[in-house]
Amino acid sequence: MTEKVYNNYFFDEPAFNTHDGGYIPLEEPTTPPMPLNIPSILQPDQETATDMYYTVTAQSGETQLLPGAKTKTWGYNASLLGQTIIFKNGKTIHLHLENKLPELTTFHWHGLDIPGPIEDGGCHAPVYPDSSRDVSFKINQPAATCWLHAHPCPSTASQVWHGLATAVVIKDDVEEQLPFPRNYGVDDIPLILQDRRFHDNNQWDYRADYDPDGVQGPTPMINGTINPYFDVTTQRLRLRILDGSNRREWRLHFSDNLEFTQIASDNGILPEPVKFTHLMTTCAERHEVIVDFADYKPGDEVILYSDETPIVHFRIHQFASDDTSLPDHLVDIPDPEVDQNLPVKHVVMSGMDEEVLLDDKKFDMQRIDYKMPLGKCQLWDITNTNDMDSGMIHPYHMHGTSFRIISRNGHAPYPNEYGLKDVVSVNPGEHVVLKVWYDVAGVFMYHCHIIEHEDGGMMAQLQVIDPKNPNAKYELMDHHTLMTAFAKERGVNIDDLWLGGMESYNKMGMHM
Ligand SMILES: [Cu+2]
Repeated sequence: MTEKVYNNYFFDEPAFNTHDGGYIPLEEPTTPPMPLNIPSILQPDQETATDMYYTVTAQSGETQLLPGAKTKTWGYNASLLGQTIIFKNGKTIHLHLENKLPELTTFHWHGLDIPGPIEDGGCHAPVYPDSSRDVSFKINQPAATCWLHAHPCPSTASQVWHGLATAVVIKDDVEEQLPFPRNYGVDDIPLILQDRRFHDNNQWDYRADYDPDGVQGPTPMINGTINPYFDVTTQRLRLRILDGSNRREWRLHFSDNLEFTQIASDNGILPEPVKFTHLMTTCAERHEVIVDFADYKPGDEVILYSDETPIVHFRIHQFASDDTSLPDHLVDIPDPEVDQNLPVKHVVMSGMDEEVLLDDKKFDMQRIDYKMPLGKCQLWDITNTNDMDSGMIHPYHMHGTSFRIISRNGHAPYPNEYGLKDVVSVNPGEHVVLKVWYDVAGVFMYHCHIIEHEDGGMMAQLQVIDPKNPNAKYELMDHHTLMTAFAKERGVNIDDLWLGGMESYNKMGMHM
């Protein structure tokens, strides 16, 4: 491990979202402190040496977030967010996916290298109210923090805003050998960062808050808790940070500029640990960090901030001293050779507000934008054409695989970008080169993960072709079918249906 401690956010400061007229800064909650919600672990219905069986239920409920009225929320096997789902590498997973919501949804396994479009759970795999879908897939990837979230186009953003997001932890034998905290709920906890605005009677109102550049609220909500504290009972604490917000970037730092060490990024452990005092995360990224409280004593409090707003209070209790040190080298990262017969694939993210486009087009569920062979490695060059002085950072995400980041504008990636990733944020005026390869065939989406941008059409899809089955046919849904279903479920005429993403198409004179 290099002894260097990074103390800046790496990303281009003019692109931090605070310059935007629509930007909503976080505010410190004035409500009483609440214990940080630690989601319970989803228990399998059945587990054998080779297979795991789970039921995942999308449901509505009410959650006590603020004093007074409960907030109407959605979640997976819970009233808000969900239970943490643990998969073991090498096992075959069988999922019974149930929808008890009043409208259709999908179950997208963000970060899992599994076939699309059905298992992946994007927009082509709807589950209608009071119905279910069964999928199975094999886990074939290293230990990582991934997540499950809704992905029905064009209403992904509002469903995630209602609460459909939960942590998915992949375990393997390599991670198990490393000196990391892993006692779930005690020294190994998910930290899902979101923000909300509370309206009358403590309710959320997605439409009132709608912004085509991403919905934000002033109130930080961490693991579904407002103004949380966590009781620290071990010297070292592992935080599995997930930016689960629709649009917000979080600029994280602790009181006393306490150092912390990143050990994993989106799809697994980093090759080397990286030390920070300041870390910025963008939508859908995961950062696993270890915080060492050696210099604190019982009664102390360490605060995690985003910008100047406290978001979690860590209350220090008695702990046994722990002199564990991390090795300089953690894991080897797969690095396939680029296939010389494949040209560089270019992707352009352009526009802001309703004008967002990917490769000059808006997303069409029936259109395959690109084809790529299974198992071959290709360079993908991702450009953000936004203006360098007044544009946005777009977090680019690919379904069904992990990639490696090769360069940013011809320079080295950021120090914590040497592991496997499925999200890379591209600064305005920047282009980022990736090594992309697929181990599974199917149809997969790639898009900006500011969720209102993806709903608004900054999205495309590729087909990964297995040479052994080159004529595989995939049944693709279309926007009209889904919108007709949404209208019926809401009891409105389709002309009166409002889904955030539709505005972005309509304002550009385009149809879904
Ligand atoms: Cu975007």
